[in-house]
Amino acid sequence: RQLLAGLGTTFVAALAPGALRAAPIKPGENAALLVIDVQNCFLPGGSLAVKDGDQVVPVINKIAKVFANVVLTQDWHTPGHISFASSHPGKKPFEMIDLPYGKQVLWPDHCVQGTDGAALAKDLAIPQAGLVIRKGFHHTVDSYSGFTEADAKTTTGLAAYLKARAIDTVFVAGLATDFCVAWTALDARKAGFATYVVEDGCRAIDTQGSLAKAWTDMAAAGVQRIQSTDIAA
Ligand code: VGL
Ligand code: ZN
Repeated sequence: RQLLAGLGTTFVAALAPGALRAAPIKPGENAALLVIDVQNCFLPGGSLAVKDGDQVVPVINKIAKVFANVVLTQDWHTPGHISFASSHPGKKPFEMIDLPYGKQVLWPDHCVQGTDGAALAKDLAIPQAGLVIRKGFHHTVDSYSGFTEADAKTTTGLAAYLKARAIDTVFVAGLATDFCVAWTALDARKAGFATYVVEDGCRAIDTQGSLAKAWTDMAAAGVQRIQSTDIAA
């Protein structure tokens, strides 16, 4: 017994550090990939461009190949939406205001229904995606989350859809890490899903400490932070 214990120690030491890497995660039939808001407005040159936002596209295309279940979300605002700074005289983008449902960051006009800016990135290549959830289409309520609007009560139906299809685990990637990805991941936990955020499949806006806060909140809620290379090809 002592001899074996000694051998074990030597063995582990000899293989370090590679041996300490966790086993790859294999998404099964009960897992879904949620691709958040990979839309022209959030890509370089877009009206609410996320730095290096286009770089998530090849990462997401690659991991999507191992998922039988994929849902895309699409930010889909009315013209003059309440989340636009232009709808509030005297206010500028990235300022905060109080709305009946809580604090709201004001944004440049973006993802207006039916416009080219609201279209999904043309290089996104996920033909098996079974559902596109549009959100933020109520004129006076924003919706960062793919599950629940910013009033914290109006559902998009996504949780019920996933549960009806026996999905218990979600992987989240897309734009932006600190807003729509984080809020979707937090709501996924609230709805009882095991939740992974694929960090290199996301890019952030990072305004007023939002990115650090998002990771802190997600960790506290039990969201697992992984890299695309942690997923078995
Ligand atoms: C988003 C701000 C406003 C996002 C959407 O997709 O993260 N951010 N609307
Ligand atoms: Zn929006």
